[in-house]
Amino acid sequence: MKAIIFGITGQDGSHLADLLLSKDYHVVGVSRRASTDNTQRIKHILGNERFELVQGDITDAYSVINILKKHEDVDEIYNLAAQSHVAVSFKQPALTWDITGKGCLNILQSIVDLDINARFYQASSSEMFGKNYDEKWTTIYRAFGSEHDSICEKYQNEDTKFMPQSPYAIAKCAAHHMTRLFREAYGLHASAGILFNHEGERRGETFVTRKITKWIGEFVRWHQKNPTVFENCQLTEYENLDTDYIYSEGKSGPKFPKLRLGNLEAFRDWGYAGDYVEAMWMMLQQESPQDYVICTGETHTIREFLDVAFSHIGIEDWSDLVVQDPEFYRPAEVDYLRGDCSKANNVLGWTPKHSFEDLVKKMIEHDVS
Ligand code: NDP
Ligand code: GDR
Repeated sequence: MKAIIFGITGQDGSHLADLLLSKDYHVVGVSRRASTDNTQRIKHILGNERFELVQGDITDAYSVINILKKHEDVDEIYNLAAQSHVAVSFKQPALTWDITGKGCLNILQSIVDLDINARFYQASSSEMFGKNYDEKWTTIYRAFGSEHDSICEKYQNEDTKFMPQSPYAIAKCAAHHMTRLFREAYGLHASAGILFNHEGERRGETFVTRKITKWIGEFVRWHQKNPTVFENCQLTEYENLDTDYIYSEGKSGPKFPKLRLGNLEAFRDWGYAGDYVEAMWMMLQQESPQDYVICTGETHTIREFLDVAFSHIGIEDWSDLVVQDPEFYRPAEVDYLRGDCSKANNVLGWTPKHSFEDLVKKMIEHDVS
């Protein structure tokens, strides 16, 4: 089997390549030209004889066509390439549109024009739901014939309407609908995975989870060199803290910048990236192409992520270590994401293997070591 992965240098591209190589695929990874080395996440497979790295950019239709022409015997094509940072998409909306929206069209149209008989995967996103969710009410009876409570669960699944809140999410919606259209119009085996946030040791360092665990790792190393302020990582000298720095020996001593974050109240359904790439592969093994929500079904705020992450280094109250900075607030926010992946459970037999706690522990252990 041969697969092409667009977005090979990203978090998911690297995990997916590992998975496909473990299944004896020949993997062609497409990476765009960069002035510095962008292959950190795939260093370990660069020498693999079943792995081939080719240069290409999905915004350039010619480049996509040339790659597909050269590999017309390909069985599976995964489009994971994107300008994937939501906050950046507000600052670079046109670039985001070109890569995240139109890039997908370039691949789909090339498959049709070249009459390539391959299955296609599009990396859709829970961001497409934006500010929308569905509600399910459950009545809980306390005892026979007595009072009852009604509990409302909010969730998003394949039937939830999209209400995107960023240029990134709008571009993803366009690519998602284009994938459905090409499936229906040209009979392509094209599926979209609507994946909720997934993280891990290879996560980009400006996404909130990794930003937190990286900071904690650096803080622990700084603390080991400058142990006077913190005893077993417990804050002891609050009076020495200013708004931007943690001081070691009074205001003249060594200092370390505090962790600067934006909105801590948003809810996210966070899973482990390694589990989610398995779902991508499973979708392309199905007889008929369909779209699936992939998630854990659990949701947590950024504040809760901070609680669990800091608890691993013995800090219960992190409030003096974190600064909320307007720079990291977005012009529009997605407040609540919690997926329902019953369809993936039932049809693909997919379930996440890692819990929220496992995920945070894995990331902290990696970044603190
Ligand atoms: P990353 O940002 O880590 O990776 C994106 C990849 O796309 C990188 O390899 C990047 O290359 C590549 N890329 C960007 N622009 C182009 C271009 N013009 N031509 C070719 N390649 C390009 O994202 P993730 O791995 O986290 O996510 C993979 C996909 O899944 C993305 O499409 C993302 O939007 C989507 N997604 C991610 C979720 C998540 O939680 N991780 C959830 C839902 C969807 P370079 O290294 O050069 O920048
Ligand atoms: P998201 O992930 O926007 O959900 O998109 P991100 O980690 O960037 O933000 C999650 C939430 O954290 C809040 N936040 C901050 N975010 C960042 N990046 N940096 C901060 O300092 C910070 N402080 C608070 C955000 O406001 C937001 O509410 C990710 C990407 O991988 C997308 O490509 C993917 O489609 C979706 O997940 C599902």
